[in-house]
Amino acid sequence: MEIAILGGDGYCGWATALYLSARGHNVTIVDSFVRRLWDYELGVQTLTPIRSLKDRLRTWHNLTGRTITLHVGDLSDYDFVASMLRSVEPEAVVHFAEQRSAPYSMIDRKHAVATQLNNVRGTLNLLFALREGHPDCHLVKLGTMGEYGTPNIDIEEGYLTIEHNGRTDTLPFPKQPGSFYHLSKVHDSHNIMFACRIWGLRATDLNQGVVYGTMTDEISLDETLINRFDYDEIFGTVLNRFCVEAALGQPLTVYGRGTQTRGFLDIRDTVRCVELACMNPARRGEFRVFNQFTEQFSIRELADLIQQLGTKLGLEVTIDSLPNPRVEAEEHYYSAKHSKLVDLGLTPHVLSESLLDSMIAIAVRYRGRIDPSLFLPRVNWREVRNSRCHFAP
Ligand code: NAD
Ligand code: USQ
Repeated sequence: MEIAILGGDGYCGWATALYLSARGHNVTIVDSFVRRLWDYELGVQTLTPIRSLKDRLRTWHNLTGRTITLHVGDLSDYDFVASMLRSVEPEAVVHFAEQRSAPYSMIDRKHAVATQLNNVRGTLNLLFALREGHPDCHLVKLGTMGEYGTPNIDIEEGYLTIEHNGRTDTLPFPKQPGSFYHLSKVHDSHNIMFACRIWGLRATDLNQGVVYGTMTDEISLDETLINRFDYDEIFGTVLNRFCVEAALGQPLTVYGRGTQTRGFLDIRDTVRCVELACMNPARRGEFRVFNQFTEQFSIRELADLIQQLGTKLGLEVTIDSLPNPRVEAEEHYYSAKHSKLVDLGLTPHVLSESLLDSMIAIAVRYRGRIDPSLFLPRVNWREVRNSRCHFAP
């Protein structure tokens, strides 16, 4: 297939681009590199020394003989999006290209506005450009499990059949997102669903859980291909952070009681899920939603797992219960359906000791790059400022 990966310089996008290229698809990466800029802005860097995209693509070509095409540009620029689509003529567009950190969106008003403008505008531009000249192209959009929040009922895959006053309908599942970032994903979902309904576009919203791990078969071919491994409080996701904290002998930063539960998946399943969505496109006019995670854990369960493993490895791992900087339910019911991708052929990687072991090993290997001042959370949901926050470390 001809597949465009928007956000292909990022954590999930890079792994996905290589995975699809290795399977013989013609892959184009589209990225503005704005994420590298946000790292500079915040004074953070990935644990792993990621190379320039040009270096990565050259190495991939030299190793495999496969070419991944690159279009550098911002999805906020409609003319760029339209001309990129005209040049690539993709059968599927996989859209990862958003500001994806909840804490980043809660720093202050400026960051909340920037997040929603970047995400909602990019997706809207894409929808209009698809309608204009590529209505048959399948949009595979990365959403998030966090769109649903933590309702006291089972979470369905996108839709809920409700009986009300004697009448029945199937409606979008209610959304209760927990940050301005997660809200941007809800706005995107509504815009995409509307575009499918009125223009007959085809789209799949992949409501992904928290991703962990960094290695895939393709990435482990050469160090130049190494992927991001974010561990700072803004962009680091929880399990990646715990592995780095453990490697450095720093306390694991559990927010609140740690009884909050989320869906998780291995990055190797992210890439497979995207492939499955591309290979089994939505119908014209269909807005499909898949819940993309494989297991659910409470944060405390993850901390306990890392502590047990760390002890086996001879590390001294302690667990800190920090005042929760976020406003989120800690004691709650959580049961989310996630069978549609399995029905299409996903065989999940379950969280194993050997995987955690290898994540901690990566952290030990690059421990010289770890800045421990990035572990403690500084962005507080209750104190989102209106004025510009000078977010200096
Ligand atoms: P990332 O920050 O590593 O990568 C995103 C990439 O998109 C970056 O390379 C960035 O430069 C690019 N980008 C952002 N805005 C752009 C724009 N306007 N124009 C062009 N390029 C732009 O993020 P990630 O972790 O790879 O996440 C990818 C997607 O998956 C996001 O949409 C995110 O919401 C979703 N997601 C991620 C996770 C996770 O745990 N990482 C979980 C669920 C959903
Ligand atoms: N948490 C801790 N300690 C930490 C970091 C986080 O206890 O050091 C807790 C948070 O309070 C939260 C949970 O762990 O309850 C998950 O936090 P996270 O930072 O790992 O993930 P989140 O903010 O939800 O965002 C990440 C990605 C985002 C994606 C989302 C999927 O950054 O792009 O949308 O996971 S989901 O969580 O399903 O919405």
